[in-house]
Amino acid sequence: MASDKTEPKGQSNEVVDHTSKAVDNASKEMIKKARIDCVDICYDRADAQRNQCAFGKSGVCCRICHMGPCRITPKAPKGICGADAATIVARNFLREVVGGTASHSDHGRHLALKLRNVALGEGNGYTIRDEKALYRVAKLYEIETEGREVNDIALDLANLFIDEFTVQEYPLATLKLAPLKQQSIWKNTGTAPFGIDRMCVEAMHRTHMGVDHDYKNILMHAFRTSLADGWGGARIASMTSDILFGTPNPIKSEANMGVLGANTVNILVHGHEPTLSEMLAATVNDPEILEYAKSVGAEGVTIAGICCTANEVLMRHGVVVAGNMLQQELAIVTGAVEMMVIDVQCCMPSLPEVAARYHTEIVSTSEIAKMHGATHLGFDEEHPVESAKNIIKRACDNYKNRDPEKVQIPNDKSNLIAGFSVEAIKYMLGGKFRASFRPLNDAIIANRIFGVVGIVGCNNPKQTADEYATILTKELIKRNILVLQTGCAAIAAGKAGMLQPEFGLEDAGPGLREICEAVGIPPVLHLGSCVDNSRILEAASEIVFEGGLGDDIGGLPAVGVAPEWMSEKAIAIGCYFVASGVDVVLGNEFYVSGSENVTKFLFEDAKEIFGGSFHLIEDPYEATDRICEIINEAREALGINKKAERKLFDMQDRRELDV
Ligand code: SF4
Ligand code: MSK
Repeated sequence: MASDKTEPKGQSNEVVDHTSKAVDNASKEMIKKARIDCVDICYDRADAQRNQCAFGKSGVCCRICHMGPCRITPKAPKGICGADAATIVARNFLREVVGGTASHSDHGRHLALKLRNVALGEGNGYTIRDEKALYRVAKLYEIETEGREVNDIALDLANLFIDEFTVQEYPLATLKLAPLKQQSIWKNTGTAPFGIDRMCVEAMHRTHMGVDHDYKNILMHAFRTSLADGWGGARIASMTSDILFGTPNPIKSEANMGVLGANTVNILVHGHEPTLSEMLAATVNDPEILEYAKSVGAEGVTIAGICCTANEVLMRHGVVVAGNMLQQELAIVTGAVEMMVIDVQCCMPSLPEVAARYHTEIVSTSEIAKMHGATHLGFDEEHPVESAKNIIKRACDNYKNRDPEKVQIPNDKSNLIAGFSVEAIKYMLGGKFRASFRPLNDAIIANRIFGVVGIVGCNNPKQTADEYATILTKELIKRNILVLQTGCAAIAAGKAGMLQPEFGLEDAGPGLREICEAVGIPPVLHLGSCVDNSRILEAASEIVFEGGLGDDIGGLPAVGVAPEWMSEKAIAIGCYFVASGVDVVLGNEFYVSGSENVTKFLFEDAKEIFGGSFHLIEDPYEATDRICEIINEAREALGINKKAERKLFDMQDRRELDV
């Protein structure tokens, strides 16, 4: 029997070539190097895990109580307590949504608490960098700003955000940022979430043995919980980050492992939370640091990002991106990384083992995210600048241990433009004095832009990394569809050169190209990290508010896609898009096939309830066709395929809503 004492084997016995598991040359090169260096990476472990449990994959394994575990089969259609497949599958699904919601929301909570500290004068180096963002957000929540001190406004806002986690008997205040029709649907279906923490706690209660056994009731709570993420925790995280660190604006940078410096101290920042990485980005150009780097024989310090910490510092500082989710091990395999600083989410526990083959030090910084084999340097939030400098100097001290024999940095890197916050998009579209979504709405109505698609989410070793996301992006823009991206999908686009205006000139359909040329934007817009999927909802709301395209997000010619998703956060994101009326295409499966009822509810019935549902389409070309059909149906319903009169949302419509 395996135990937790099992030692790493090093190279797997079976030699399999995994270079076909990635589309970009830098990844292929490092996959080969890992083999030569005898380093096990995720593809080797995926081979060892290849016979994945059929019960787990279909969602019918229940270990919620210790009468079990129970597994549903034709011969044993009920668990010991009598729970059937639908109950078990729905409970497992809800618990996954809780995992995703909790992760985004805890990230948002940390930032809200940081904002409160800053407002109380206890920011210790953190400040309100974007007062305009503070005023903008305060106005959304009807917080008085006239004649008040900035810190007083910030304190009111921070307290309101913190209350969003604990409010017991009222819907989240943040739901008011959605179009009225969405609010009405949530109220009428009982899915308007109360406090974020309460939704998660209630979900765990409802899925305890012997509580909620009605799969529909359980799944409706999954949607309700996810709304507490998308319209709660994640939205709070994005808004607070903008206030503390600045609202992103278009900024140039580069992506892929070629960004690592041959003669600089290389530090990778990996995870999700921007608090420490912001400080590292802010201090890395300090003359004291440069001098220190020179004293160890390096030309300077390169900070590069992995996953969504990358997206956070890319959007605000133009910090270069080393890679996305499945490149976290490969970046270390370059042999040129002095330190990888990890915070929370998506950091593989394998990192210290991979790092041990080179000189790389893995440094964990969050008290809630420690890793066996990593050095834990708790980030001193009371002295963040000193803490950041100490971390960088420690990496410099490790430069002397770099073994030139083991260094191989791929040449590949691509130019990109990132930083398209909703504010920035409005500005690009309308200019400083008339910033608005009007030009975009008009382009959609005139069919120069056929529709809008959000491509979000991760990589998954079950698929070829970045393949689905990049094929789909290319196919969509050919069909005049504007693509918004976040997370690791956005990094995939950056590596493939799709986040630059030139890409639009060469590959976009004529209508989309015309708009991109006129406005000066790429046809693929990078909106940020995984919590920034809330920015896609914000953009969709702005399109509705602008008028001419119906009165709800569900009626827009828009679709969400999670092509290579793997995390619970992606499930929560998918659910809050569907519950906001958006059809969501998945490139790989949910673990729900063990219940036809649950599958039908998520993939069909949700459409009737919310206006959107899930679609499982494993081929990107097929997905393109289906997405175009969905968009076309929405255009037909809006009457804009026939160039019909615009449907404006008037007072009569508003009165008909029960909000
Ligand atoms: Fe089995 Fe029911 Fe316990 Fe689940 S809750 S493990 S189905 S007895
Ligand atoms: S990092 S959740 S792999 S997008 Fe946000 Fe990437 Fe997915 Fe993590």
